Amino acid sequence: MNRILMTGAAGRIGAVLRPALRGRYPVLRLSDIAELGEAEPGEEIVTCDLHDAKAVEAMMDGVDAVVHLGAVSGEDTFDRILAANIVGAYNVFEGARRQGASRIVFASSNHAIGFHERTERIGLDASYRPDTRYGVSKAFGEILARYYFDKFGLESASLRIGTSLERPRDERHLSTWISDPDLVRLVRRCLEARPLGCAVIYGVSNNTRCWWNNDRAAHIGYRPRDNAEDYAEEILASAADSNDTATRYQGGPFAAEDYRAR
Ligand code: 15L
Repeated sequence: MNRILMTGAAGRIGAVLRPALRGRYPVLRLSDIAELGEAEPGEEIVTCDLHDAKAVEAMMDGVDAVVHLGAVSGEDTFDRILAANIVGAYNVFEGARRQGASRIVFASSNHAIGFHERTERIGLDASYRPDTRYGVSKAFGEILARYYFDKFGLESASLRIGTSLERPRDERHLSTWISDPDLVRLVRRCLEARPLGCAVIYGVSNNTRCWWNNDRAAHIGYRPRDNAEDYAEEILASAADSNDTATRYQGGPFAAEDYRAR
C-alpha cells in the first residue's frame, strides 16, 4: 500500500485515523469539503465534493486503497442522503475501480441493522433492518461493495460502526461503543489483511454487553482490547433512557425518531 485515500477526513473518525495512518503508509491523501488544515509530511490534501464523479475519479489517481468516511453522518432529508451517501458512495467505488485501487474500507453503520431488538444477539448474516434513511444508505453502500467485489474483484470491508466516542456516555453505548484505539486497530487490519475479500464487520470494542458477533470476519484478525463495561457503574448510576422505542431497538434514538409502526 503506497497511497491511501481517506474521504471525509475532517470528521470525528477522520481526526482519529489521520495521525494513526500517517507515517504507517508512505502517502496519506485526505479529502473533504470541510477545512483540513495544512498537510503534514506524508500527507496530501484534496478538496472534493463526492457528488462530483469526475472530481472523485481524478482524486483516485495513484490510490491503492480508500478509507471511505465521507457522508452525512446521521438522519437527514432524502435529498441530502441521496447526494452525499448514495451518489457519493457510488462515485467512490466507481472512481476507485476505474483508477485501479485494490480495496475500500467503507464506513457503514449499525443503523443498517438498527431495527433488530436488543434482546437479539446477531451475527454478520443478520437481515438488513435499517432504522432511518441514513441506515438505508449504509445498507446500500454494503450492497454496492458486494457488487464491486463480485463483478470487478474490488476488495472491501464494510464496517458497521457502533458508537465512536472517546468514552461511552449512556446505557446503549455499553453495547455499541468502539474506542479510538480499537477503531485504529480495525481500520489497519482492514487495510492490511490478505486476502480481505468482501467483508462486513461490526466496528465495536470488546464490550461485555455487545449485541454483535464478528466470528464470520475472523480472517481480518481484528482483536479489540477495550470494554465499555469499565464505565458501566458510572453510567448506570445516572438516569436511564425512558423512551420505550429507543430502548427496545439496537439503533436507539435513530429507531425512535418518527416511529409510527406499533
Ligand atoms: C452512527 O452511525 C452515527 O454516525 C453516530 O453519530 C452515532 O449516532 C452512532 O451511529 C451510534 O449509533 O451511536
